[in-house]
Amino acid sequence: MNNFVEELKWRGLLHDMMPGTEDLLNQKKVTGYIGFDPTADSLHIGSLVPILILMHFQRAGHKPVALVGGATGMIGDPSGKSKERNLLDENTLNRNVAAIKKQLAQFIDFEAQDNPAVLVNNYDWFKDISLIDFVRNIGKHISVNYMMAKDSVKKRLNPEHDDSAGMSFTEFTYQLFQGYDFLHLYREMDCQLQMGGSDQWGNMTTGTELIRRVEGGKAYALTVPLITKADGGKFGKTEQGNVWLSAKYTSPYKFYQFWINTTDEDAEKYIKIFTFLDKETIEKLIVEHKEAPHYRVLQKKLAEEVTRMVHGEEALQNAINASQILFGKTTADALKQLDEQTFLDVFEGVPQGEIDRSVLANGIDIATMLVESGFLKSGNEARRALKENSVSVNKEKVDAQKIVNQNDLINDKYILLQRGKKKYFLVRVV
Ligand code: 629
Repeated sequence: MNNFVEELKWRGLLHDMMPGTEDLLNQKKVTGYIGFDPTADSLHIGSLVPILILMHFQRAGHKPVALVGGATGMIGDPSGKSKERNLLDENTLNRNVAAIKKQLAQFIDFEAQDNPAVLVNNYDWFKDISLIDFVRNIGKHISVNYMMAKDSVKKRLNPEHDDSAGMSFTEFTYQLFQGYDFLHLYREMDCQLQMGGSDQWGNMTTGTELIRRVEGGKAYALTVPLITKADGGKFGKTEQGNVWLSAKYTSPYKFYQFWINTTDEDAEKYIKIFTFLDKETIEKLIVEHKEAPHYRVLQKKLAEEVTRMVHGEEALQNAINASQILFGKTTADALKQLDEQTFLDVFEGVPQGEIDRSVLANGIDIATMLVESGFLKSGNEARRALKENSVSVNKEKVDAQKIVNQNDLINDKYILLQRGKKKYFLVRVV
């Protein structure tokens, strides 16, 4: 059994823990859990940290429990949120629960010999508890005073707070639900530890408090830092929004690009957090990176490791190939091998035009194509460009003799025109 807490520490993954947590973890195999509410039908890279924690936990010989909040997702956690949340309807929630379960299963091992992971859904125990029972048996042990002292509540009750709507009773009760989960798992599977992001501390300690009051038992909490960017921006967002773990929302190419685009400073931090590379390997990489930062070895290694973990080897290789298209050399064949989504992602932001499919049937000469598509302004400009030998179709240089036809189609829909090194134009065939 290796040391879980030591591992988290050197990776910069430990924020806080209750006294005695480290001793407990060093003494025996511990069952510990992290909860995920089904607020979307995919997890995003923010959830990658708690997933990695469960993976480290399992690798250290402990027993991880992943909880999907089928019930808590119906309530809405106020932690870290400045506004009341909208409730999701039941159909959406059910779909999200199923999708998140599937994603979690991709990362943690449910078949391990000694300490297989377990997946639970808190709807399974909440659905049978009556309101009267809950209020009598659980609510009686936690004072409103105690609940109001939590950051997540205090912030929203503060009259200075920008959301004058305050907080609904619904969200106020959230900590009791999460607290009860911990009590339930403590009773049912001797789960003594809850982990999560630092925003979860308040909810976790309601749980340990409940366990103490109801069972006279001792349970522990451990938090990981919320990931930040050196420039103060929000981690895990791009201009297009969240970076998702599902390829449906963020293509593996975009996912790879997200990591490639991290700053030197962030890459040094993230490679410890988001990969399983050992300390020695990472230290070597950092030295190598500092000697020649322009090679971006840290970013490349980071992007490679995380993309492989989330999307697999084949998707990683595709992403690497696609990443070389705008910069390095590439062939028409390589372009044609890209799936449509990746192709569009690679050329996102590139100006586009349309031509009619019928003109391809007999072929169209390149000079006409350059103008008709809207890429170049006039026949003169097109002829000049061709004379200068600066025009490419699908990344291959062409001369004025070139006839563009159906054989040039990428994904049966696109033709990539280019003038010089950097000026691209995407023709959609309609
Ligand atoms: C029932 C529900 C539990 C225990 C936890 C929960 C979910 C928890 C929550 N978590 C965040 C989420 O679901 O809202 N109340 O989006 C999210 N979590 C991972 C990390 C987090 C946290 O899934 O803990 O800090 C993000 O890094 O915000 O019995």
